[in-house]
Amino acid sequence: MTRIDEAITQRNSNVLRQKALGVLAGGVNSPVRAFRAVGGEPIFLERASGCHVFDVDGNQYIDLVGSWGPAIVGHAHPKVVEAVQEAAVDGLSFGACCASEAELAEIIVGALPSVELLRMVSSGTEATMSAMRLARAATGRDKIIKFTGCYHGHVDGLLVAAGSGAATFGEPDSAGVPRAYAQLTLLAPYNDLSAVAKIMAEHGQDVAAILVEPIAGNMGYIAPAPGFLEGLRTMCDSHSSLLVFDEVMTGFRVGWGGYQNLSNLSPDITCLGKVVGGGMPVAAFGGPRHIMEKLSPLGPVYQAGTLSGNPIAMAAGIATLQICQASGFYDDLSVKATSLTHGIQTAADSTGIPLQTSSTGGMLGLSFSNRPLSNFDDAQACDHDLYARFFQEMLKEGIWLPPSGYEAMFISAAHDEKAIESIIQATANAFGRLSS
Ligand code: HOZ
Repeated sequence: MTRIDEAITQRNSNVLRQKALGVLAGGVNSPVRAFRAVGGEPIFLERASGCHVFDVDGNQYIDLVGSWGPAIVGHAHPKVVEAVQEAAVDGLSFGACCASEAELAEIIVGALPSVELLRMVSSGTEATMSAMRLARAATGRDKIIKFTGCYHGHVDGLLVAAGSGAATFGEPDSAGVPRAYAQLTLLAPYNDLSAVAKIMAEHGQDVAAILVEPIAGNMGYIAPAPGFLEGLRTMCDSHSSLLVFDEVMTGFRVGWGGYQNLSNLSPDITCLGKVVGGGMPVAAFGGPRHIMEKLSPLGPVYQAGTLSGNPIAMAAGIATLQICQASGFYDDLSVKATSLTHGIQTAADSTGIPLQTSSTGGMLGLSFSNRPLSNFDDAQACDHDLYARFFQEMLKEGIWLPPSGYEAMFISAAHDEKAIESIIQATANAFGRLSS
């Protein structure tokens, strides 16, 4: 075998998987990627462009994962790539202040009336972890209320009744989390204000914060019921607790700023990630000055990071948000998402497949259920075996879906009408086979 033949043979998913299994835990760096929930073996990607991803085996797919949200302007957008290349020439990381940190922060602060000061971090997990520490310090209280099936990264105290990969693998309460931490997390079902009121009546004086995904995107896609988020705001106010919106997924994804702008709600702390980094490891948390000034070096709450505000990552975030800022950007995205979910729903209805679809901006949900979803019980009751079979059929059709029914889906500005029509047709084909 020549070296070229050998190189070609090495570049297929089977070979790469074997190699990865030898050196990476489970062959992956994030559990859902192992495809365990949908069967089959993980496919290795080598390239992404616009609305497509390309695997090492020579296949092309229309992408509905979007790197789990960040790829809102399409993969490898020339303006984002150019910004990253320009920044890279000047050095990859300084571990010191640089101009682009405040530039990205200014765009974000300008978009979110609830945020006066921001702190950049490198992952959504860091953002929620730091936000919880800040909320505890600001209130002098220890307890947090979270919602079953919501996922806020792999923070110890938040891996309690968690969605996303934790739910996918049936481990919503991760091993290794000290009982003492978990006991500080109080749980309520999503969309259940009376359950929250009950907890607040008993523990309100100890509750530092209510942490919520304003649209739940880690147990499929579950919209907040009318009045739910408003009710949380009122309860936080009456108990002097903080309301924390985890907008890692919804921030700059469902509309400019995030869901708080669509709903005119003002959380005390906002967590961001994904889109604000345009595909690079960027996240952030922010809020009003009097809370954020508790952070070191202004105050006693310690938080730091070698790669926080990294110049390459900042450049990607700035270039991405500049594209999103164009007039009509989110309207276009919404129109496309709505026409996609409508087409998929029609295909399901005509084949008798029980399906719920919904979308806001460029975030959408597709759950195999015959009734609308309101909480984690509903998400668990969905037909996840059917999702697994659907996933495999869609791969054959050239559509890249999240490898778990507990995840939301994402489209980008690069999903043109042709791509949307192709996905709808592929879905109709898949549903036809699944229902026969
Ligand atoms: N749990 C992540 C989505 N909600 C998956 C991240 C990844 O595998 O990249």
